Amino acid sequence: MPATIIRTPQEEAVLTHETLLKAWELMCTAKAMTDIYEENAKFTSKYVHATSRGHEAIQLALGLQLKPQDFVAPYYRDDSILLGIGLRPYELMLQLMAKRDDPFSGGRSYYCHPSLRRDDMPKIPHQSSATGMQAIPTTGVALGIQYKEKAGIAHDIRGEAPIVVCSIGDAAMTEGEVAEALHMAALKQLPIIYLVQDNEWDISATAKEIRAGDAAQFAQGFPGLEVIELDGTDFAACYAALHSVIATVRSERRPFLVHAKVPLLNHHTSGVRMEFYRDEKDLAEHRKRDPQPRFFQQLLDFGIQLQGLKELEKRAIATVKRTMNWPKPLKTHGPRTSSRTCSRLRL
Ligand SMILES: Cc1ncc(C[n+]2csc(CCOP(=O)(O)OP(=O)(O)O)c2C)c(N)n1
Ligand SMILES: [Mg+2]
Repeated sequence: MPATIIRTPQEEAVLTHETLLKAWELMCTAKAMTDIYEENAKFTSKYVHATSRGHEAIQLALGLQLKPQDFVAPYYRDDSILLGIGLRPYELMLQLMAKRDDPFSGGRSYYCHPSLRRDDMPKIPHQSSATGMQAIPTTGVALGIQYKEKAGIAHDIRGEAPIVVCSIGDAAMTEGEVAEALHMAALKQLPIIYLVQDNEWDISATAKEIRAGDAAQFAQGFPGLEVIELDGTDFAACYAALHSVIATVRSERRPFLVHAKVPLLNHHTSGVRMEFYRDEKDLAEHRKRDPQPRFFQQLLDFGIQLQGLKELEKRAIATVKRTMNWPKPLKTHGPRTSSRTCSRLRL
């Protein structure tokens, strides 16, 4: 039976076969990383891992579309953004396990506190562990970009202006300084996207317990900040919507808030276990919205062969397993507080 094509005209225009397959492989990679960290929980929970499971579709839709001139502040749950912009599972594992070759901070920062300055990737400013603290610095980066553009020293690449993305959770959105950032972005019309990933959890507190309304309602109080609401589990829809938002910010130089509803399909972090605070009813409701089986079905409906998808999934799992079991780099070489430094300092 021929496959049904259910892509909307907008999705059809922007989603290539190559992008779909890449997104699928990376979505399987993110899941394989979470699964292997869980299988090795005794070891990995010595560090802190916060899974992107449940958030992968919206995160990949963003990560795959950012360019080297852009700036992004991912938060601790953003493994799939990092995979999307081109970081390898091996590099993320080096960071998780605080190794010397961790590309972000040489093993000195808490997990998924990325900071990066590679020529061929979007730039990531260094960040604090206090949630929501990325809002003011990223808004400041957007203000700096605007300042340079007004001064005639823009740093566009191939005629394309940079954008800034502040990725943030629904609970962090309730912090006071986030309001300051939104005010300034709206007032000055800055080239920034606030990407709110709303899983309705704030560690172990629910949305009902901690907030009066959601981020989209909150953003209505900032005239000039355009709000887009998305089902963050639908990769094709997220990719097409972000494609249009990113193009608008690049050309019109004005701010957006994208509110993406997502489930959370695992613990808050490897140390804060869901059994402590989530009941079966809540977990079952979240599992119904898993982006991975949904994307799998979408790909089949787009006419992509099942066999090829299974092969990519197998390859993703094998790469993650091989990386995790690669003993030398992962099990040795801590940060550069090397024994030489220690002996010199007589520690
Ligand atoms: C200023 C500050 N307050 C509290 C915390 C503790 N904390 C860490 S993660 C977190 C939950 C944030 O929830 P949300 O922003 O919705 O992100 P999610 O983990 O749900 O993706 C909290 C309260 C913190 N790190 N910083
Ligand atoms: Mg949350």
